[in-house]
Amino acid sequence: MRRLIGITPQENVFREQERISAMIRSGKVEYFHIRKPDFNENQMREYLSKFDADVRLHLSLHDYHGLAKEMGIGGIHLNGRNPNPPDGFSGRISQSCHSIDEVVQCKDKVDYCFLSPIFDSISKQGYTSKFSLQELKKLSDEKILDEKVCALSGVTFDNIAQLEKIGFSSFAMLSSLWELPRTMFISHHNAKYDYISGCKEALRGGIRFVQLRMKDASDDEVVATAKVLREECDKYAALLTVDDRVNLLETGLFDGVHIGKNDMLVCEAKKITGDKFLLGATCNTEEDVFHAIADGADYIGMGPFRFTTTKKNLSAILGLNGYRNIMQKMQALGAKMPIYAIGGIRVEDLQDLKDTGVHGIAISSVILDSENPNNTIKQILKTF
Ligand code: TZP
Ligand code: MG
Repeated sequence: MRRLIGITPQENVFREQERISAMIRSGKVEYFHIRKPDFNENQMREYLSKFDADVRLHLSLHDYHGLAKEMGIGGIHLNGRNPNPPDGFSGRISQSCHSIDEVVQCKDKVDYCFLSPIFDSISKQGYTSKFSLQELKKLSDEKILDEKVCALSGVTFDNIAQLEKIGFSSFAMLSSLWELPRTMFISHHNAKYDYISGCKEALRGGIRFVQLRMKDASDDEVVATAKVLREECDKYAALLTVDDRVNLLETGLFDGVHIGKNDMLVCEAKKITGDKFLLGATCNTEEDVFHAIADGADYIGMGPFRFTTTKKNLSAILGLNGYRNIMQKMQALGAKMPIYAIGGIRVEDLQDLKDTGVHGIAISSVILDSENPNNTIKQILKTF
C-alpha cells in the first residue's frame, strides 16, 4: 500500500487550506505537514483556524508545537529547531532524518520519519541526493527501511514506482503535490454528455483539473453548473477554473480563470487574481508566451495543435513543429511556465507532445467522443 504524506510550500499558495483538506478527505494524502518557517505564532494560529476539526487531526506541525493541543492538531514533527515534543504530548510524532544512523536511532520513538535527500530536491536548490538506490535496496531488504520510513526530496509521481521497486512504501512530497495537474479537461457537450456529466466522466477517470467553458451560457447558468461541479471537484481534490469570466471569481466557486487572446489583458486580470486565484492565458505565438509570462500568468494554454470544432475562431494551427520551436526558445532563455498543448489532441499525439517539453495537455473531444472514455483517460494519464 502506497502511503503519501504532504508538505506545505513555504509561501502560501491559492486556496491552500481548501486544497489540503480535499487531499486529506479524498484519501490521496494521509497526513499533511505544515512547514511555514516564516510564520510567527499568531500567523500559524490564524492559518490553522481555517481547517475543520476532522482535517486538523491529519496535520502535523513543524513549529509552534504548543499549538497542537490548543488547536486540536494531530501531530508534531521534530527537527533541528524543535528536537523534543512538548511535555505530555500524546499525538503523532514524526522526525526528520538525514542518515541511516538517525533512522535506526529514532524508529522506535516516533510514528514515522522522513529520510532525505533521496533524490535531488525540486524545491530546495543544492539539496542533492545522498543515497544510492542500491544502498537503499539493501537497507530495505534488511528491514531497516520499512513503512515507517518516508522517502523525501525529489519524490514525484514519475519516480515513485522506482522507489516502490526497491522497497519503499511511504513517501513525503512537496513540489509534486502542488504542481498543476498535467491533464486539463475542457468542458463541452455533445449528444452523449451535457456540461456536468462530461466533467463527471473526466473526474471519475482520474483527471484533476477542469475548466468550465460555457461560451454561449449566461453567468447564471455558469454559476448553477459550477455549484454542482465545485462539489464534485472537491470530492477528488480537483481544480476547477472558469473560462473568460473573471467577474465570477467572487462567487468563490473557482480556483482560477482562463482568459483568451480577445478577453481582458493578462496584466489586468492579474490585478484581480493576485495570488488568490490561478490565471491561465491562451497563447498562439512565442510573443504571446513571453507577454503572458511577463504579465503574471500562472499557466498557458498554447494552441491550437490541430483543427478542432470544439472552439470557434481558431488561431493559426501550430502542429508539432510549432510547439517544438516555442518550447526550444523558452528553454534557451530559461523561461519557466507550465504550457498546456490544446486543440484537437488525440491519444496518438501524446508522446510527441510530451517530448516537446510541454507541461501538460488540455483536451475535450478526445474524451467526450470516445467509445470508452474511461479507457481513453487511463491512456492519457499514463503519459500526462
Ligand atoms: N482552445 C483552443 S482549442 C480548444 C480551446 C478551448 C478546444 C479544445 O478541445 P478539443 O476538443 O480537445 O479540441
Ligand atoms: Mg476567452
